[in-house]
Amino acid sequence: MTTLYSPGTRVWLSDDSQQQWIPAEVSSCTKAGDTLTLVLVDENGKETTVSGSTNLPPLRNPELLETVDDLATLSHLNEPSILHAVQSRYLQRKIYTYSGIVLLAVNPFETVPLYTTEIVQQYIGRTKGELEPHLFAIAEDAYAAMVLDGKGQTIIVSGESGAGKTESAKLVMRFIAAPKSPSVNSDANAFVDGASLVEQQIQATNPILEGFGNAKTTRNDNSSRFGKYIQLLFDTNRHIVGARVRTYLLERSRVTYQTHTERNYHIFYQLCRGLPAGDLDALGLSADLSQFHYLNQGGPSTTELNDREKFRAMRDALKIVGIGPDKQKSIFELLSAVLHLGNIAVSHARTEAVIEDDDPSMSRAMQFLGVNAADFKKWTIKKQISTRSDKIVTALTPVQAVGVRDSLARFVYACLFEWLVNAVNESFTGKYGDATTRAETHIGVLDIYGFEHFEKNSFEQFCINYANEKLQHEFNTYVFKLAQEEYRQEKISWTFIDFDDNQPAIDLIEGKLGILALLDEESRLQLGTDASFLAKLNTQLDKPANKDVFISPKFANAAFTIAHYALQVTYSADGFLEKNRDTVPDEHLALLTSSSNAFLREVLDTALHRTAEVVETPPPDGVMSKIPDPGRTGIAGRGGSVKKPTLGSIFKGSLGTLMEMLRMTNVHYIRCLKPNDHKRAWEFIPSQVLAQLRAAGVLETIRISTAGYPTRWTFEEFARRYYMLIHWRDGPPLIKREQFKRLCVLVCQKMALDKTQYQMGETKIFLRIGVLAKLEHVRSIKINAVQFLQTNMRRLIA
Ligand code: AD9
Ligand code: MG
Repeated sequence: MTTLYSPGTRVWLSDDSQQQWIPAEVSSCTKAGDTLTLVLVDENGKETTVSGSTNLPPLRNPELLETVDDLATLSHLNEPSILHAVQSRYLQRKIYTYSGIVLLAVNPFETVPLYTTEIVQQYIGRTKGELEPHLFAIAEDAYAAMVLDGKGQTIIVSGESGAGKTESAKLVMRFIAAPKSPSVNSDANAFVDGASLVEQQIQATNPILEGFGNAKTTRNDNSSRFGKYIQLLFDTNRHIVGARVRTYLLERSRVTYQTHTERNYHIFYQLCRGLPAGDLDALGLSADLSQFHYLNQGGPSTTELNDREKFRAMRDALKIVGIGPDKQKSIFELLSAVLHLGNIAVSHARTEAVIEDDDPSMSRAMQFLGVNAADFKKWTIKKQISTRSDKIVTALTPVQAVGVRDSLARFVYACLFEWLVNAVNESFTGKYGDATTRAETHIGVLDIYGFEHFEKNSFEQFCINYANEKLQHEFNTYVFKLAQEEYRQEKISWTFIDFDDNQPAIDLIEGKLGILALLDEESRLQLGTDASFLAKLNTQLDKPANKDVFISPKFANAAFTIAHYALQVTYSADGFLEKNRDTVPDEHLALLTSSSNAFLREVLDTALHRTAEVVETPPPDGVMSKIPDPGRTGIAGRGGSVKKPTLGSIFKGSLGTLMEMLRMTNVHYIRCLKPNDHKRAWEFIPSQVLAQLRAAGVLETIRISTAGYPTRWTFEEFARRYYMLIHWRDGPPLIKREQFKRLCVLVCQKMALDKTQYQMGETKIFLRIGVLAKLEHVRSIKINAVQFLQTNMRRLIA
């Protein structure tokens, strides 16, 4: 211990008051029993004395190593060193850093010259580690892995809200869809031609999905309010032939309510600001957004120019996916119906809700929905309850009537979103032939809403954080558990590393008697309320087994707290039941499905049909059976069925399918980090980034990647691929099954791998990070040499 801290040793001195570390050096070290006393000098010459037997200052890396490309290569792996490396790189404008198998990406919050066509070309065909860390290197890695054995790949982009997931996902997709150079693909022409069309279609999905599914929140001006998994599909020749989009749980409440400084979905602003005056008039809309209740609750919105430009891009994109001017007009009519619904005035006579017969907003909304206004009015201010023998009609209060009106607006919007996703998918199958039926394998990019914690958190944050909790668990499972269990099974020597398992938080949410189950139970009771739901949480979940993850409901402010992997979040139970039920009254549903607006009927038909698939018949969708389907969410409030699916149960199901799907693919991780809360370029707040690194278990991941063996192949796989690295004097021998292991050892010896670079298990060979790349490199040199020889021999003979 004393020698570890000999004079001159570089260490990190913790400055508790500011929660940061200061670089310092040891000037003297004395030992008394178990206790060391160190005198440290910081860069300003200030001396500090620390003493203790544990928790001594962490060691600082040599200067040469301080800004390494891969944190796994640091010789001292501790939090301050990792943070310092990421920070120093960021301040040198290097936003990407490897951390073992994960790529860390720190948001630059301004345009950076890292994604030009030249840079795309540079990364094509190169292995990770050859060039600067980059998103493209991860994408190329995934592509190469898919080409190698045809296995599906997933790139998971994670990080908190505003960290840069959506931007990263788009760049990754653009890279993968980019035409590969002729040296990579011999059939270059066909590929380039095909790709340019498909690439256009793939690019078009972005403005459409973002316009309808993203909105300004306090954390991100372009926050995704739905999850998405985009699969890029490849044929047997590994040429891109199409794509498939799956979306998860769009936040519906935003359609009818926004908190201060937040906005509704971009499309509403784009529409009002981008449509010519004449068209706006015909829709009864106006560029004066303050007139609409569904647009003015968050206060004035100021991105006028941007909205208008984006509208143009939206219309172009819609056209590319086959939604021409007529269909666009129908979409705009539904959007304007939603806005008019929000302006329908509900007043009261005593306690009962009243809507005037000639309410102008009602007439306009009904005109575009193709529904009779009197029928609409009746079922907005009244409700029908069926008893065993009778049907009783009762009057609603104004608050209830507004609730019905708003639920209708949310329902129409959510169905329209589902329809659009469907239309985008059809553009890859329909008009352009059998593109997706030729798909043999895929690369998926997962971009879901990031972990959220606001001042007030509701059902939406609960679902979003639940999804993130599941992903974190998948990550843990993948990196830690599987690796460790496999090492144990294969009996290779290995030091076990502890990690924070978040299974208890998942069980708390989705377990048999977990929060979702209790919520569903309460949602199905006619008399269930948010308060009775809270009471249930208290009696069922406030147990010693949950003590680390659940903090019992506080009735004073009707809230409960979950200790998530990232942080503790307190949820206000207010509205949980209604949002989970997400129903429109059956009478309204009947009015909508028999509307005179054929487009609306088509939209509902598509949305409800898609939901039925989710709930009743799990994927795949026939023609695409070769590609596993990651599931999706749908619309909860459909009538007719006895037991209506709740949003919570649909979401749980689709997340389950998604996780199964991820397990069937090779996963690659991009972890986005948000350097500050002000969206300011090049400002790095260490405490904030550290919290994200900790939550994501970055330190443990690095330890496992360096100590571990990320590449695991069966002896047969390895032997078959690399036996050719050995020089066989009389040609390669016939190999018997029991010789595979021996052959693997021969290959390793031939390649001069020492014992720290590989281990032989019971059935598999385990390789350290980077070893496979080395073998592949030698293999391709050898193959090229053989091809060269063959060609020239043929010429000689000819
Ligand atoms: V949320 O969970 O959907 O709320 P994301 O998706 O993580 O969130 P997003 O990709 O939307 O965040 O990034 C937020 C903003 O950061 C963008 O609008 C850009 O202004 C900025 N950003 C992110 N990545 C980059 C980048 N690579 N280059 C430049 C970037 N700006
Ligand atoms: Mg996003």
